[in-house]
Amino acid sequence: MNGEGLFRGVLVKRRAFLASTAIPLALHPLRSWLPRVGSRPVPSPQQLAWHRDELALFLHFGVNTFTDREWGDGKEDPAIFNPASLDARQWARTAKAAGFRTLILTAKHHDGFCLWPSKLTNHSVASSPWREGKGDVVRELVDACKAEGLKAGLYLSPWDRHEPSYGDSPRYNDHYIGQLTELLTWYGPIREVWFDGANGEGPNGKRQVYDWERIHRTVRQLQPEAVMFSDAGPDIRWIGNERGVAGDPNWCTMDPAAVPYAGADGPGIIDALQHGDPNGSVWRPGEADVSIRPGWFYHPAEDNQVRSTENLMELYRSSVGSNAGLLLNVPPNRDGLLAPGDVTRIGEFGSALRELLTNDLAAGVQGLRDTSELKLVLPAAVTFNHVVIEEDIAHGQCVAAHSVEAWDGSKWKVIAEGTTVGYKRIHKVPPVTASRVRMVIRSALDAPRISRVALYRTA
Ligand code: FUL
Repeated sequence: MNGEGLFRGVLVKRRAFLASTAIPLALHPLRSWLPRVGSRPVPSPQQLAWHRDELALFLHFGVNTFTDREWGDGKEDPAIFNPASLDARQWARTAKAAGFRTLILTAKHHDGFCLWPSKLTNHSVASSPWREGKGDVVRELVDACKAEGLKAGLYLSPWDRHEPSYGDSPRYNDHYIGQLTELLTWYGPIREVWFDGANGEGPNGKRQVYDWERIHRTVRQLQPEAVMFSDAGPDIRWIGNERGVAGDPNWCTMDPAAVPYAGADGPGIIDALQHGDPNGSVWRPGEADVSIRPGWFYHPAEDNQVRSTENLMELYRSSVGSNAGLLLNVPPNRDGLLAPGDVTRIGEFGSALRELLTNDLAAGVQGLRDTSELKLVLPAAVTFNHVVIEEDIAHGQCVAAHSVEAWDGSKWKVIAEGTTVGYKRIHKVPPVTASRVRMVIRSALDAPRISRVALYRTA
C-alpha cells in the first residue's frame, strides 16, 4: 500500500531539482524555501516504520468486558474475568487479513486489573478462574502477533483505581515502572507503548504526579525499537479527538512545549494536537484512535451499532489519508473473541481498501517535474475519483498548500485543494475524466520531495 519509490524515479534530489530549472537562483520562485534546507525535523527510523504501517488494531479488553462498563472502579472481583474461548489468533488473523500491522492491547485499563500475571499485584488474571489462574493474555497476544507476522503494542493505563499506592506519587511511580518493566522484559519485542492521559486522585485524596521522564527513559532502555504514544508523545502524539479525524493542516512537526505532558489541559492544546506546528522542533506525528462501536469496551447492546464499511473508508481518508495513523478499536467480547459482525466488517473494510488502492491508473507514467508542479501525462484519458499524494517524509514534511488540477482540453481546472501532504494525502473527488493531471505546490517550507501522485477509481 505504501507507494515509496512508486512515483517512478521522480524522487527529487535537491541538487537535481535546482539544476532542472534554467531560472537563476536569485529569481527562483522557490528561493524562499532554500535557506532552511536540511534544518527541518525528520522522523526516526522507528517513526518512519510506524508511518508506513498505517493501520493498528486496538483491543480494549478486561473486567469492563464482563461488567458492561467503560470505566471500572477497581473493586471488581477478578473471578468475573473468564472468557470462554479466548483466541488471540482470531484477533491477529482478522487484523492481518485486512492489512493491519499492529495489535495494541489494554494490558491494564483504569480499573487496575492486569491481563498478565504481574508479580506486583494480585489484581490480575492470576486471581481469575480463566485457564485456572495460569493464563496470560499479553503472552497470547504476543504469540499470536508473532505467528501472523504482526507487531505487538501495549496500553498500560497510568491511572489505576485499584492500586492502594496510587496518589502516593513516589511509591506508585515505582509500582508503575515495575509493571512497565515486566511488560517490556517478559515478552520480547513490543513496538508501541500507549499511554493515555487520564489522571485521578488516590485513596489518600491526593492527585498522582506521574514521572514521565522516568517512564520514557525506561521504555527507551528496555525497548529501543518501540514508539511511545501519548498526548505529549514523545514519538507519536494523540490527534486530539476520538473521532478518527486529523486536522487540516496536519504537520508531523510539533512544538514540545505546546503539550508538555500527557493529560495536560488548557487553551490551544487540542488545536496543537490536531494540527501540529509547521515550525515545531520535533517530529511527532498524530495517531487517530477511534472505536468501531460507540464504546471502547464490548457491550452486547452495541452489536447493531458497528460502523459501516463506507464509514471505515471515510475514517481511513480522514486519518491515514490526512497524514496520521489509524488506531481502530475492535473490542473482544465475553468469549474473548472479536464479535462476528465486527470480523465481517473489518474484512469488508480490508477488501474495500485493497479494491481502492490496487489499481493506480497512472502506474508506469513518468511524472514531469517543474519547479512547483508535478504533471502526469497519461497515454489516454482515465476516469478517477481519488488522488493520492505522498511526500518523501524521510527528508521532512514541507508542503503547506497545494492543488490538484486536471486538463479539460483547453485549460487546467482545479479539482482539489489542500494544505499539508506529509506521509499521505488522499483527495476524494467527483469522478474526473482526463489525460493530464498535475499537482501544484502553492506554498512550501523547504524544497518538497513528492514521492508519488496516484489516481484511483472506486466503483
Ligand atoms: C481514554 C480512556 O479513558 C478510555 O477509556 C479509552 O481507553 C481511551 C482510548 O483512552 O483515555
